[in-house]
Order: sequence, then C-alpha cells, then structure tokens
Amino acid sequence: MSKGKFISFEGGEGTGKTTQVKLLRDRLITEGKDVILTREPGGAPGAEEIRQLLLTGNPDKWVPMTEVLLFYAARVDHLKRTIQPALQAGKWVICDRYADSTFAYQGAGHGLGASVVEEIHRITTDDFWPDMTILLDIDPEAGLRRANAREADISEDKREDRFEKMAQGYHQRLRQAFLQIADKNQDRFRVITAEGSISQVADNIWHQVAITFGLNP
Ligand code: Z5A
Repeated sequence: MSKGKFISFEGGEGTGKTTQVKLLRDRLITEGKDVILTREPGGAPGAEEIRQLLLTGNPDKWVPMTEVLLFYAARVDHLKRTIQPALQAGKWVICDRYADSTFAYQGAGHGLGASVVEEIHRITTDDFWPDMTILLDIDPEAGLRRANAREADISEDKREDRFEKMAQGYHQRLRQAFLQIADKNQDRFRVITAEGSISQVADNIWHQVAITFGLNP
C-alpha cells in the first residue's frame, strides 16, 4: 500500500516540464515533504540505457510496436526500482512524463490505438497511475521553438531529439491527444497553460497541487 504521493507532468515538446518539475520539487521541500524527482523514459539505471535507444537516431528507427514495448520495458524497471519503493517509504515522487505519454505518442501519434496501450499497461504495471497529472499545454510550434533553442548548444550526435524531428502534423495530433486524455480522466488531470512566464506557470501549478493535497495555497 503506497503512503507517498505520485505526481506526473505531461505535454508536448518544450512545454516547460523539466523546468516546472524542479520548481515544484523545491516548493514541496519548503513544505517539509520528502521529494524525489525522476523521469521517463529513464529513472533507473537499466531504464536510462533504454532511454538512449529510444531518444537518439532516426525518427523511423523503430516500428511502433517495438517502440511501445521499449517504453514499457523501461517503465516497469523504473516503477519497481524507483517509484514504488519511494512511495512505500512515504516520499512524494514527481515524474517528468509517465504512461499518458505512451497513450499520446505511441497510441495516438503513431496510430497504435489506445486499446493496445491499455492492455500493455494493465499487464505490465498492474494498472498503476499517478495520484495527480499536470498537463502543460502550448501551441506545438511555440514549444518546438523553445526545445530547438535549448538543443542548439548540444552536438548533433548527442541530441535526444528523435521525437522533435517528427513532422508538424504529428505534434498537432499529440496536443489533441493529450487534451482528450485529460478530458477523459478529469479526476486525475489538471490542464495548465504553458504560455505564461516560468513563474506564472509555477504559481498555477502550485495552486492546483495545494488544492488537491490540502497544502497551503
Ligand atoms: N516519449 C514517448 O514517446 N512515449 C513515452 O511513453 C514517454 C516519452 C515517456 C522524451 O524526451 C521523449 O520521449 C519525448 C516523448 C517521448 N519526446 N521528445 N522529444 P525528453 O524527456 O528528452 O524531452 P521532453 O519530455 O519532450 O521535454 P523537453 O523537450 O526537454 O521540454 P520540456 O521539459 O517540456 O521543457 P524545458 O526543458 O523545461 O524547457 C524548454 C526550454 O524552454 C528551456 O530552454 C526553458 O528554459 C524554456 N522555458 C521553459 N518554460 C518557459 C516559459 N514559461 N517561458 C519561456 N521559456 C520557457
């Protein structure tokens, strides 16, 4: 039985997830919470190795079914070795992406379909979901501009940009997919616009987290 809290962040490229997970961690620590920050794909040694297979190289490197199975291979390792032990120890776990990304990117983006992903999720994770999911929403063109500006300083062979290189239509489908997933799961999701400044977005996130978990807003 888990005692901690599990919060995931979702959204397209450059929405500010990596920036915001750190700010939420810092805020929760000031509230006296024991917090770990983690990410997907990755978050455990084996899962980080699988991350390299998934995020580098050509957009068509994997067929969709191989890709979804690699994401779940990484996820199960991450769940068993990092997330669930931390929750059982009473920690708050903040995760930069989790399974909703698979429903959006592989299920909708690559057209694999939600029912295939649902079945894999149920078998491999025993249908394990976060207590709360923050969806950061932005026009994909603006998000990709932010992500590309950040990648410009990294040499080409080291860029984890396999998904960023996918066509614009793919990113538009993703945005709609995330919004539909949030709409279907309104008890768990909070949708927050990522268009404002970093501190405005952080304040909106904190407000929702505080309301959800009974903390000081
Ligand atoms: N993926 C998948 O297909 N299936 C799955 O199941 C899972 C993942 C789990 C992981 O990449 C990739 O894997 C991802 C989906 C796929 N696709 N891609 N690419 P990742 O973890 O390396 O990257 P990401 O999750 O897409 O995040 P990102 O591109 O790194 O962006 P971000 O974390 O959302 O944003 P950021 O790094 O915080 O900010 C980007 C830049 O914008 C940075 O320079 C910031 O300083 C700036 N920024 C942030 N917020 C603002 C605001 N509010 N205003 C202005 N500028 C800002």
